[in-house]
Amino acid sequence: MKERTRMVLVGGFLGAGKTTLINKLAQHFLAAGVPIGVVTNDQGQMLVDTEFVKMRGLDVEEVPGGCFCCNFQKLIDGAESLVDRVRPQYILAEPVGSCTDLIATVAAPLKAYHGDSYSTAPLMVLVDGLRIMAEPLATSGKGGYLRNHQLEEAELLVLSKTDQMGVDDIVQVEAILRGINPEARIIRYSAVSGEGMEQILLHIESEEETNRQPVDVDYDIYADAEAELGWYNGVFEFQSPEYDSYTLSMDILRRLSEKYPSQAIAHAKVALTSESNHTKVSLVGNELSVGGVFGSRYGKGPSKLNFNARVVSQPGDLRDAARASVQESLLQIGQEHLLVTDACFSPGRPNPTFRLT
Ligand SMILES: Nc1nc2c(ncn2[C@@H]2O[C@H](COP(=O)(O)OP(=O)(O)O)[C@@H](O)[C@H]2O)c(=O)[nH]1
Ligand SMILES: [Mg+2]
Repeated sequence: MKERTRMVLVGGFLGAGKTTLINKLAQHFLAAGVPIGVVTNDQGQMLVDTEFVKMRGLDVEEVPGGCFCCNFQKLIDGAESLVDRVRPQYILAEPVGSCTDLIATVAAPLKAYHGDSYSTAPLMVLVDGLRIMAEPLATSGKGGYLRNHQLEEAELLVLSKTDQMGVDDIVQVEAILRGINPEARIIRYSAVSGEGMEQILLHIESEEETNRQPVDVDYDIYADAEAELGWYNGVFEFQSPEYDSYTLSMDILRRLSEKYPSQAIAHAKVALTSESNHTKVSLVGNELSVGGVFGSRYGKGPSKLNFNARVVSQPGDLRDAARASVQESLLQIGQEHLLVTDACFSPGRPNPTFRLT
């Protein structure tokens, strides 16, 4: 058989830490001289994550405008173009964070129809430990149903952000996870301390393939849960002799957070790019964090601001809230903003290309 590329799906809810992990893994492989490729995915266009990954010198393909499951061929096309360009040993693929049923719609079709070209790793799903503690998984609500299903179908659960958790909390969350999914192995992981990276690498480097039966899912509830979310992507430009990128990003996110309860904010991200730097700051629930910085924390000159927000909200309200947050923050530093383009919508009903059960 010809040399196969290993396809590694990194799933998990919005804000769980997928892009951060993919970057850490990619840096590890690049340092070791192992060629890798990345495929990002989103319901919208103008993605902060693609920018972020590209800035790190990685070869990345983007599947925008819909999830992998509903655009399966685009995932394959993206992977093939990476194979042609870089002959990667591994392709790290990040499905949309509000997607579930990935075993039936992505992993199984990869294995069944593309097994000659790709070996598909068991489905890895990240779970934000901090968030589980702050908002226990209510299986009754629609959002809880979706997040719960993502955990149920995992073949490997990665409990992320352990650097922010006490040992007792970790043990408690692991017990919750085992209750939801007794079959999956659990890895404790932190992008900050490096805990768990070795085990995740072993998982990627092993030859084990995805091999799980799909877990039943009610597409009506799943679709309603996705449709509860508003999805905002906007690009703004401004000019400033010098400004603090962290303060500006955090101010925008703080203003957005004042307009919604914290549980409503699945993930909001601000990326700023100027002559002197590139920064990404995230808000997940009520947790603000700097996702990465290139160059200085101070931006200067002509600057681009990319704002992605996934919030339980009517799209029209979210668009107004997002625009107002940017406008108010830029005014605060004496800047007029230029809105280049934006879009806000709710994801449509998932309609997978394949569903193998
Ligand atoms: N403290 C901590 N923060 C993390 C960790 N992993 C990711 N984050 C932060 O969580 C936020 C969301 O991460 P991101 O990778 O964009 O999540 P994604 O939506 O799943 O791709 C970012 O601000 C990250 O810096 C971690 O292990 N520990
Ligand atoms: Mg991401």
